[in-house]
Amino acid sequence: MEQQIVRSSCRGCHGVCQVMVHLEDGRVTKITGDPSSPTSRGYLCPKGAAAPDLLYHPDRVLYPLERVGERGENKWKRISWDEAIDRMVEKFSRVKAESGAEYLAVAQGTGRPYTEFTGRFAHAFGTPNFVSPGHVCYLPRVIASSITMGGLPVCDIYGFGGTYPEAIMIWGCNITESGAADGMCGGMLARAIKNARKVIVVDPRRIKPAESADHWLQLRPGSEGALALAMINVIIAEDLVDHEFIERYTHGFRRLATHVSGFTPEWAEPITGIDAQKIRAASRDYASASSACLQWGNGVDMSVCSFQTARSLLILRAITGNIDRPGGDVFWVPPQGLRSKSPLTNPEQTGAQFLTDEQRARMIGAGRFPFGPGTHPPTFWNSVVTGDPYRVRALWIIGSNPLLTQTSSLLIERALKDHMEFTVVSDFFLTPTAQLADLVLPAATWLEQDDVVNFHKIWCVLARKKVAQQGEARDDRDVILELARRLNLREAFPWRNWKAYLGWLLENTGLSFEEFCDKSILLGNMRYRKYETEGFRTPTGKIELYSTIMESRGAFPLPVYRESPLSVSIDTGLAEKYPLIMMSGTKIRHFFHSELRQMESLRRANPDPVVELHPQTAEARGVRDGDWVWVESPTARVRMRAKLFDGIAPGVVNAQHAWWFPEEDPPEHGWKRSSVNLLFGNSVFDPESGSEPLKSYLCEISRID
Ligand SMILES: Nc1nc2c(c(=O)[nH]1)N[C@H]1C(S)=C(S)[C@@H](COP(=O)(O)OP(=O)(O)OC[C@H]3O[C@@H](n4cnc5c(=O)[nH]c(N)nc54)[C@H](O)[C@@H]3O)O[C@H]1N2
Ligand SMILES: Nc1nc2c(c(=O)[nH]1)N[C@H]1C(S)=C(S)[C@@H](COP(=O)(O)OP(=O)(O)OC[C@H]3O[C@@H](n4cnc5c(=O)[nH]c(N)nc54)[C@H](O)[C@@H]3O)O[C@H]1N2
Ligand code: SF4
Ligand SMILES: [Mo]
Repeated sequence: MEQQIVRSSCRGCHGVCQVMVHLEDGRVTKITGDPSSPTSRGYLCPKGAAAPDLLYHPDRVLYPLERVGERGENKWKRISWDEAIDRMVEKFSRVKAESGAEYLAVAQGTGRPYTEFTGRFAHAFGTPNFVSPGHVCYLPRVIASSITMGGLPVCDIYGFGGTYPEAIMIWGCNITESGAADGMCGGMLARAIKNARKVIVVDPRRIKPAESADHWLQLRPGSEGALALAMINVIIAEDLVDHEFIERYTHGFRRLATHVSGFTPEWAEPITGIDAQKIRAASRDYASASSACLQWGNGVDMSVCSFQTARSLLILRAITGNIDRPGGDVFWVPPQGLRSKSPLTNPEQTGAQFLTDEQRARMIGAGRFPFGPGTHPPTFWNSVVTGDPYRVRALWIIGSNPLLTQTSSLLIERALKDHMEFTVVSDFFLTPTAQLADLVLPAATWLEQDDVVNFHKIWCVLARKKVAQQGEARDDRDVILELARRLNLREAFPWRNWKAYLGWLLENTGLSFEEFCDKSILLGNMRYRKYETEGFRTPTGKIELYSTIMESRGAFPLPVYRESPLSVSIDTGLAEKYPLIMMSGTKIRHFFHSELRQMESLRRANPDPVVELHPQTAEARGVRDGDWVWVESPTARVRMRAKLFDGIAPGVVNAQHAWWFPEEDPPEHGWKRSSVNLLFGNSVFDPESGSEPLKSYLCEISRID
């Protein structure tokens, strides 16, 4: 038997874990962590370990499939890649000629390898309708960062500068449990927490780091905007700010100080449920540390105040001078010579430059949310059903399962089933969403891809090497390249093929792809305090505590707090019937959103959809641990299994999201039984970013007899 070990990098999530892929006679048998990796130091989570099960899973779609029966009948015919691409070229071209390019929409899921080409393809084709979950994920923080300080600050936890943060504040982020997010490795965060002198956790749930934290601020879900303002208030009122940094590098401090003077901890106490003295103590520890970083997460993104909260948290970092200094929140320096393909650092990569102003103005929902990323999904799905302002005719969904991961699921089902003329889905499996497609394309997993991995906000670029090939599964980006060629989008996609593109990325490093793989990682030369010579990429050249861009677009230039109209604290009459606050979508350690339910090794650890509730909440409803319960909102009800947990407040529940049952019959696979996204309506949004209150809704729970 021939054994082989190939160094690679995992893409089971947006993580940055370097791994060893073990092969026996060419078959992948095992994944292990790479102890020599500076980004992950041997870390591996259960999803990464299960990659071979995903690769070889018998249910995978391995050939292009064309629908032959009625939509949703689960009748398919295998066709060739040539035929599949022909169908797409023919249909997309016809839609463009007859109706206009905007009648094609491209929808993607979370940040995955395809991200570097999906938006670019849409825009090069001429459609502004590029739909992604970015409005509830990461992008409110990214856009707020960009307008406030010209880039996204990330926690300096890797120790490249020789310093670990003295204080760490973890705010709505649970990666030590889930594995990784946004290029930050949970294992590395756990190490940094161990090294920190002060740890502050802001989370409604007692997450692992909260157990040993110096401060755990157990706030009411959705109220973090008020907490952030109160912390700014304390730090300014107690003069814990970094005067020199503020004076030289920020804009609008005096106006900020006046603005927040009323947002005292006493003001925030009834809103957040946190004792004012606790807010003071945590603020002091954060501000007086010699270096502090703020590891934020998806808890910040999902509220009607997400954009303003992100702004407040950027301001907290700035007034304490924790920007771009060792152990603070820093801007990465990429490896020299490498061309960046990350749409986040290289705006050209999004291909937005290929759209004319006229095309841009045709985006569904254009102008609705001044700081929203791309086409707003709920607005988009609504337009497909109502035809207002127009009805998109063709849709390419790449790596997303919107029936389970977006709100108003039944509306999406109707849109796909009854209104869309032609839907293509690229996926690994025939998911409930793929079941409503006309054409399904088999996507390659990360083990089946060659890649230069530089999507993330870290100082390095990782190598990924193709080690397997199942059926005719194909890298999404290779498919996009071929389609672009056939549609004559040569300006945006000049590369002959995928390998040529990788070579182009590496061209100025002097390395071939093979040489790059031998190195397995390229590191940038980190430099701190770059603002001393470069300033900040904002209109004033400084960090804009007072945002001139928000002012010019009619938004509040200084951060404010707003409550969701569907909050239990607002008297709409709803709270009587639905008195519990529902958090949803705390990321599950063994799954990735709707993925991996078919992996036995992972499913065993979490066989059923779980809703966590406090023992008192359970007792008041006659619910015991392990009972099946209804979780009901004003919109719908779903079945979940109760799990008692005293780490959340009474009155708050935490429901897992994106559940379906691949083992049950197609086309629905039981998705309408337990997917919490059925519970959300689609009318309550953050007016700036379009975000939705997925972590602070309302519900009631009752035992199923
Ligand atoms: N209630 C609630 N809803 C939420 C959230 C929440 O917290 N609460 N979280 C939200 C967030 S943060 C996000 S990012 C979204 C995620 O939303 P989605 O990205 O739609 O979620 P997934 O379930 O991961 O769906 C991805 C699909 O793509 C397939 N896939 C995986 N990798 C690839 C690939 O490389 N290529 C292709 N072609 N297919 C691939 C998978 O098999 C899966 O069917 O969900 C959001 N929905
Ligand atoms: N295993 C696994 N890993 C994943 C994913 C997955 O599905 N599974 N998904 C990936 C994706 S797309 C994303 S976006 C990231 C997200 O990863 P994270 O950024 O860690 O986000 P979540 O897990 O959604 O929630 C983080 C924490 O926010 C808390 N929280 C809930 N409501 C509030 C609130 O109102 N305020 C505050 N301050 N906190 C709140 C929750 O209790 C939870 O502990 O994870 C990525 N990694
Ligand atoms: S955290 Fe993400 S990148 Fe790391 S091993 Fe797990 S799935 Fe892979
Ligand atoms: Mo996400």
